Amino acid sequence: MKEKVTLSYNRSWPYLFFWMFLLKMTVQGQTMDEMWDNRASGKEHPNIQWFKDAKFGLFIHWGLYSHLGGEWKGKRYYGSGEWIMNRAKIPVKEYEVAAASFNPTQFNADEWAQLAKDAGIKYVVITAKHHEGFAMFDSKVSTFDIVDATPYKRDPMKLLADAVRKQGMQFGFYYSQFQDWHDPNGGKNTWDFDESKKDYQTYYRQKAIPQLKELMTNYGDLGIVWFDTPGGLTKEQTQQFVDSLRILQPQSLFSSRVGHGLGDYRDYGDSEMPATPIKGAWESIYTHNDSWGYIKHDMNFKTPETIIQLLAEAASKGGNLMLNVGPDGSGRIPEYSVRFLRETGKWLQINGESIYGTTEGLIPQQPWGVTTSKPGKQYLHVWNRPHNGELLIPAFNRQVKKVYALAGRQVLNWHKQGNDIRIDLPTFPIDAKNTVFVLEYMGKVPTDEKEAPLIVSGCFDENVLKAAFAKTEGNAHIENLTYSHYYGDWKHTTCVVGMANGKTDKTQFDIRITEPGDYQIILEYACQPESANQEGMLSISDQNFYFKTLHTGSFDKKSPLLFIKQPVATVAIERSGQYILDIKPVANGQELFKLKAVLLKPIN
Ligand code: JFZ
Repeated sequence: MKEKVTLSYNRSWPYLFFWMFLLKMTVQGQTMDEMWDNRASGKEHPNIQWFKDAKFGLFIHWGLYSHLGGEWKGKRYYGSGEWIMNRAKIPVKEYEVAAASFNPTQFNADEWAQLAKDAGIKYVVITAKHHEGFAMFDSKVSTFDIVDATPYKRDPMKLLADAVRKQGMQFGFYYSQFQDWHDPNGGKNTWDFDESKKDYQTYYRQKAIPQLKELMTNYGDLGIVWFDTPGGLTKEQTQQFVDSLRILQPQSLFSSRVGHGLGDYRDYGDSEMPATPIKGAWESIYTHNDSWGYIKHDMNFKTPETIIQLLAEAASKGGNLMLNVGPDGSGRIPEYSVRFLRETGKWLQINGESIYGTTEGLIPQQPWGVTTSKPGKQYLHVWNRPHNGELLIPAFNRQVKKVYALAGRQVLNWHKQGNDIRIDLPTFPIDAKNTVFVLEYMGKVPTDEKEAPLIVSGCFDENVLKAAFAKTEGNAHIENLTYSHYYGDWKHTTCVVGMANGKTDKTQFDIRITEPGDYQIILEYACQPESANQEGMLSISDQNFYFKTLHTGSFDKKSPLLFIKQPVATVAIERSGQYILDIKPVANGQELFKLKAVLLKPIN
């Protein structure tokens, strides 16, 4: 039946992430690695608990770039709007001129804070100075700031810090500590200044550190100082930099992008959601549309449903979601951001108990959704309703006390079947964003759950076996691939890669099919030209299915990585129970493909 598979380091969570981290280092090389630091010090900051409990943060990118709105000299730019100075290679002198007409008179700190409060946000982080070098606060260090260089002449950061704290939320500043395209010694402006003549130490000494000291002295208690894209300092220098700031506000948390693994919590790359639970404090950051800073023509907003599910997913893996909005140059938050944040807040009003203060779920991701935990409780976040109305909690061998709907507290019938719990769900709207049920239990928490087979059920339209949950053999291994759509619009997908040798390389999924029947099997993968036209074989239940790989495109981190969903087989499953689904190349050749997932669709 179940054969023994060796080499399953990737089934052990800490190792998986160690591997991903190593791979990330080698794949992306030095500069990317410097930019994308998601390591934390490993030491627990004494003030970390509020952050772990908070779960939902609001990120705000607001600067001179917001005033430009993604357009320069009649040309529209797509991607990260806050990079427009760099994209258009705008000379410092010309960029400074834009400040003369930046007048955000519509800015209202209380309205922003009220919106965050209504949305269920627990902390707000705003860009005090982004890579463009423009300070959105009253700085004595430079005149390139909102008070000295614009007709607005006031300090919006002061007002916002107070308004946010008045609403009982934590407040923090984003500060670009190395990249500064305005300063001759700052990082990365190569169009005005010769990089080889720069003295980064001087920049740190004369601008970054003094401005950070202003921010950490004049704006009250900061929950977070959110550093970004480290550079120009050794580990020792970074440690000194950190120490010199820590004395000012020892209770402030520093983001991992301070560099060299010296941050207090881990920040995942933009739009990067880890596949499995992560220990320690961490945060995933997503922007509401495609850009961080305001772009007039970027109307690609994530729906309330997506936001709510991202939030639940982050919480189910033990982390936070910090969602970004980009107010415009007049000081207004885009209408859709306002509306969709409020929608999210309405859901949290009712379901907040299942998010705030929770820890990672005990039940691994299911076809119906995810789980979060509080002592003695599992919150079941159901966003796909099983067709038969029966919710399966596989292998939950604790004593169940009670199951009820979180909204309205309606008590539900359930029964035990072997080690499984089966819950009779009430009907709820098919378009419900996320319906939460509470399972109260007694007994201690076993630790072996994560080895549980992946559930494939006939009660859902589709079952997704994600690459991150595969066991691999030989050269096959799991890798986190980074690529982008628009400029700076990074995407991250975990894939099985490296399967090239038919004798040694294999990808395997341990699954449990809960309803017999016919299933369509679909492979979702990316396949480079040199990988195309190779034969592969998928096996399940003593049946072998051959397929040939199809060309999708080349892999380049600066371009979209295209995935195809190729149906490869229909299979009859006669009995419910555990199965092994494996995939391997037929011959010895190039990497077969980059496998993102295997989808199983019941045929009714
Ligand atoms: C940085 C900035 O350059 C960008 O403008 C924005 O502020 C964003 C939040 O952070 O860009 C990065 C940094 C790290 C990653 C991607 C973009 N990363 O780790 O995926």
